[in-house]
Parts: sequence; structure tokens; C-alpha cells
Amino acid sequence: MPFFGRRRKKEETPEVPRDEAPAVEEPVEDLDDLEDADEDAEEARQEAAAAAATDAALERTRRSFLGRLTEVFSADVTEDTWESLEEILIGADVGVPTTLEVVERVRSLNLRKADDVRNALAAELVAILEAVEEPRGRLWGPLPASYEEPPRPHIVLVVGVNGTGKTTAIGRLAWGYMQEGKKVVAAAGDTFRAAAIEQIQEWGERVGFEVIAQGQGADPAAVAFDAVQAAQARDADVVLIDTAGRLQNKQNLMAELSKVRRVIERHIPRGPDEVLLVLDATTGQNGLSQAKAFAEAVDVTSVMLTKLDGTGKGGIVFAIAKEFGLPVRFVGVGQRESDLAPFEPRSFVASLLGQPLPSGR
Ligand SMILES: Nc1nc2c(ncn2[C@@H]2O[C@H](COP(=O)(O)OP(=O)(O)O)[C@@H](O)[C@H]2O)c(=O)[nH]1
Ligand SMILES: [Mg+2]
Repeated sequence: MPFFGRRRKKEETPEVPRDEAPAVEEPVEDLDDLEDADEDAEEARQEAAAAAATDAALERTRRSFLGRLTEVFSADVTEDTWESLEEILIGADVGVPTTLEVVERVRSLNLRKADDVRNALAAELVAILEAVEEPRGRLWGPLPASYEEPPRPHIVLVVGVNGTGKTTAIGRLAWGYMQEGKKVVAAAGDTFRAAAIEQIQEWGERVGFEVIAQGQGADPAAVAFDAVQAAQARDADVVLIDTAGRLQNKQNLMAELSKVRRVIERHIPRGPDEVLLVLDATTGQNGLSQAKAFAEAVDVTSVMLTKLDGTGKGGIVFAIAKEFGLPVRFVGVGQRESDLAPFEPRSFVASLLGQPLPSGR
């Protein structure tokens, strides 16, 4: 899997000019196979690295969650098992409705052995995450092989409450795209504070991408528009648009974000290819309800869950999937630019439960 979860289409093999063609029948397929093997190995390496980063970031959640789960699963399955399970899941921020549903489903299986309960729980948790995996945006997710990439520049609008990690997310996404050889332009669309503009400019200087900015107080839609135009002029691959996270009231927010969208659509009728909602895992259920305002204001396509490394409550991903119906695509796992990992439901649940899942479901 490439960093952004997109299946790369195989490039056409260039035709070999006649006079340079080798005398022997050229084993083009073999070369292709070798390249495929290289690509597969690289994908496997990236997947393993992402899984390891997520696993490390989940340390705190695992300590608070797994330790207690181990106790539950070391005793016989009784009435207490279900109560403890509910308590643990709610404690890990899975959320009350989601917890009650999961526990009820596992319980209704009438399993006797703690190990079987554990496996059934794992399957339920994976199912919650996989149920919302299908792509909404056009850029990432388990996209079908026949999938046509949208024309460049790809447009990503980044939204979320102040302090959740939007600007950092843009720095990291830019870094990730640049690792794949892509050219990135960012829009300093949080024009509310001068410091916000400087912050994204610093990221641009450090990582090496262009930032389109106007002064403090400028219209965010105008900045987004400039950035899209600049990206087209420079033949960039991706435009990442930062936004302000003020929640003064929902009407203002809706008006501001929908204006950004409208102005983009005036220039590129298909509009943003992804609207990424950035959520701070440490703010728990409270953060979720704030984020609902954003989900209602713009058509969010996917979620980045930041600061997973700073919380014991990584169970919030299940609440996001269940209550928002949104796929988590990335997790923030630390403070460096590379501390962004694509999200993978099975390895996430395996990490959370502290051991590999049984294969299949
Ligand atoms: N530990 C940790 N800190 C993060 C992560 N993502 C962002 N932060 C920090 O959260 C703070 C707010 O980030 P910022 O990008 O300015 O948030 P914004 O207001 O939404 O743009 C900064 O200090 C970031 O370094 C993460 O994944 N892990
Ligand atoms: Mg910001």
C-alpha cells in the first residue's frame, strides 16, 4: 500500500524502438515481475512501519485497556464479564451506545470460553471500523482497482476545532506526499491569527513546499482560490487547504466553510477531493461532539485522529466510526513530521488487544 492508501496503476511499458530491441526475445514480463516484487516489498515495508508506529502510539491505551481486559479474559465467563467489559470499553472512550451494542452482540453468541469471547470481541471491533471503510473522497481508502484518479491538482480541505492538529496535519501530509515525489502547495486559510499563518509558512520552509498566504484577516476563500490557481500554474499534484477552527457559532462556521467550498468549485467544479476532519484523541467524547458541528457544516469525507500517542483513550476510533459513520484514514502518532500513519482496522484492533487476530472473521 502506498502511503496514501491508493492503488497505484501499473505504468505502461514503454515501447522499445526497433533498432535498439534486443536480439533475444526480451523477457519484459520478467522485468515487470521484478518491479512488481520491488513495489510489493516496499508496500509491505511501509505497512509494517505504519503498524509499528500505531502500535507504539497505542501504548498508553493498551496499558489502561489491555491490562484490564486480560483480567476479564483470565476468569470464567459470567455475568461479571459483561459488566467489566462494558466498563473497560466506556473507559477507553468507545462511547456508551457503541459499547452497549458491541457487548450485546458478543454476549448473544453464548460463548463459554474467555478466549472465544475475546476473539468475538475483536471481530466486532474490526467490523465496526471496516463498515465505514468504503471511500467517500477520491484520494485515499481501499479504492477499487478500476478507480480513476481525479485530475490534478488534488484538493484537500482540512477542517476541525482549534488545536486539534490541523496545521501539523498539513505539514505531515505534505511531507508524506513529497516522499512519494509529489509537488505540494498549501493555503494558509486560517487567517484569524497572524501566528497561524506563520506556523504553516514555517512548515513550508522546513519541509520544502510552497505556502500561499495573504495577510491576517483575509478572506479564507480567497486564499484557497489563490492556492488552487497557483497549484494549477505550477503544475502541482496536491493543494492542502488549512482553515480556522473557531467555533464561535455554527452558522458562521458553516458560512465560512461553505464559502471556501463554493469558491473552489467555481474554479474546479468537482470541488475538494477530500475534506479531512482532524480530531484530537485526547479530547475524548467532548471533542467528538464539537466535531459534529464541522461534520454538519461541510461534507466531511474522512478523519485524521491526532495525538494518539498522548492518550489512554484510543477507543475513540470506534465511536467515530459508529456515531459519525466516517472512516479514520490517518493517525497522528507523535511530534515529528513523519509521525503520521495510515490507519488499518485489523492491525489497530490487534494492537489494542495486544495479540494478533485470528485470520478471517
Ligand atoms: N503528541 C502529539 N502532538 C500533536 C500531534 N498532532 C499535533 N500535535 C500538537 O498539537 C498542537 C496543536 O497543533 P496545530 O497543528 O497547531 O493545531 P490546529 O490549531 O488544529 O492547527 C501542536 O503543539 C502540535 O505539535 C500528534 O499526533 N501527537
Ligand atoms: Mg492551525
